[in-house]
Amino acid sequence: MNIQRVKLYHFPLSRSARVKWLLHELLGDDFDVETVALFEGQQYHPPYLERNPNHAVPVLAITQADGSVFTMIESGAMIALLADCFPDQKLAPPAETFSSARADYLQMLHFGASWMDMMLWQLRLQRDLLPEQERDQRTIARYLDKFAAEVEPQLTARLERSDFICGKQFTAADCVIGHNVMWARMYDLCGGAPFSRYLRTLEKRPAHQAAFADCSQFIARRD
Ligand SMILES: N[C@@H](CCC(=O)N[C@@H](CS)C(=O)NCC(=O)O)C(=O)O
Repeated sequence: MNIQRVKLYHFPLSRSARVKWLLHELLGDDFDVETVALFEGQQYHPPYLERNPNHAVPVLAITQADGSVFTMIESGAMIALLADCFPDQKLAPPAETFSSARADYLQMLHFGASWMDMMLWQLRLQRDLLPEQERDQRTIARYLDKFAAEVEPQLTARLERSDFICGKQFTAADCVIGHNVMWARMYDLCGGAPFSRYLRTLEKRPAHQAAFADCSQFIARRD
């Protein structure tokens, strides 16, 4: 294993919580976490901008066997990479050759980290973070409708068939989709029984409990 140590730059319940959850699944508590004070602007301080010019969490600093540090700045990429780096944990279908299980897993991971995320981010920005006079009610309505009409039925169909998003087994894609479902519930989306059942199943996992133990520190709105 070429990974010596990992350090996650994190803010409770934000996109870094997806990565923290997977790290707890893979490593227990054997990794470092630094909370970034997003609402005090720590992400704009020069040392942080050197790590991530996009001034965002998560950042994952991976110390390699030779002591060098590689820094990642995209949660979806972190999750795909970490799951592949620990194949014994079986949180990702193997990559060696084509399999429909691998294709479906990658598709759901990226559906969560890009397509769903794009809509949830618009809701977060327009509803909670922008100054009042810049908030656009039409954008909020558009993405609430689009998410409910297009995303929810796709997820519901999967969760009616099986416990996890890609079938009978928990995979790293559940760290993304599960986190997004929690996020969507802030906007009264994903309210149906299959989602409640899914979240109850996920919440039983010790790694999920560890990842979200700090969620009372989340700041819901910038008023
Ligand atoms: N595509 C990135 C987005 C990261 C992102 O936007 N993070 C938010 C928290 S969820 C953030 O740190 N925002 C602070 C800022 O933009 O100043 C990822 O998924 O890693």
